[in-house]
Amino acid sequence: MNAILTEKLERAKSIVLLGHVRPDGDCVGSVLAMYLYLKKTAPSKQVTVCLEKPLEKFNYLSGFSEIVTDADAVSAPDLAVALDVSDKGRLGGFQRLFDDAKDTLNIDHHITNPHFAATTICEPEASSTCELLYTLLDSDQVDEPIAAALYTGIVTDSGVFKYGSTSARTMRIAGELMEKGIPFGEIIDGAFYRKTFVQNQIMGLALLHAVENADKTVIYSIVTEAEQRRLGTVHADLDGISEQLRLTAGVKCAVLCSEMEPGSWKLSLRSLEPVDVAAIAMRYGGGGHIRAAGCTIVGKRAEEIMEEVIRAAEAQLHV
Ligand SMILES: [Mn+2]
Repeated sequence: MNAILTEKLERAKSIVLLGHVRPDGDCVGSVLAMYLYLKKTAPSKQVTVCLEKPLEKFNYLSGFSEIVTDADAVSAPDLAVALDVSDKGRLGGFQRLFDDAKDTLNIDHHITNPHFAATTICEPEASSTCELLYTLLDSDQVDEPIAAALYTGIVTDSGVFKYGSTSARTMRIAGELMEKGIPFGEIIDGAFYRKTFVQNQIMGLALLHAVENADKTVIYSIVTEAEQRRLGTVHADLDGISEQLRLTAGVKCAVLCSEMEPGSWKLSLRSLEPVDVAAIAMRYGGGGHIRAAGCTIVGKRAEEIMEEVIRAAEAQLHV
């Protein structure tokens, strides 16, 4: 195991593992992998996992039912380990446990990490915290349940080995995790692709109503608040729709325009080269990345907003 990690753990009797608000697959995966690893290799330690309640879709992970969601139920530990936490505010309601811990450690992969812990192990090149964490552990001690947790984080944060952060090392580690006997197909479906019935319905509705513009290079779809109410969806159920729109052949810019509450429109933008959707989102006070961005607009009609966005994307396409 990594020397810094070994030294920190040796000195601690009580350890609390923490993640970020609205925990994603990498957060839940890295926290539970660390938890299972410590339970196995250091059974005399008192280890607690504290997280905001994760999505039920991750309930196949070992240790899921042992996650403590009430910060007040836990007292300050000797060592607090924050995993996948890019800044202190992202600890949410668990910040007190971190502040009151005798020692702190942060294991993360966000380039913006300001090193807020006593010790930080941050590798921005890593696809995920789970990939980085695997390099810190003794691979012989990584068993199937730990491997499943690590694989979950790698798969979700790399978009199933698709995003630019995926490296040859990511693939090598994924291969080693597969050798531990994990049900990799089931993990990819469960953590990434599976949708609920209403999630499929709202995506179907959005795709059916999609409109192509600018010589079929710009596509958008408008989903009203009334439509979401009729299907009984929550806003998170719209995840993945803008990405599916972007996958339309010939499209360079895709926009999902969804009504959060009457008159308030959330834009989720995706693009391919050369369209910079962060620049478009910033016009409306939003932001994000060049190929994935978002913003919220109040006080305009959706069609009016879409006209402006199409013109902005067209201007970028024709320079
Ligand atoms: Mn991550």
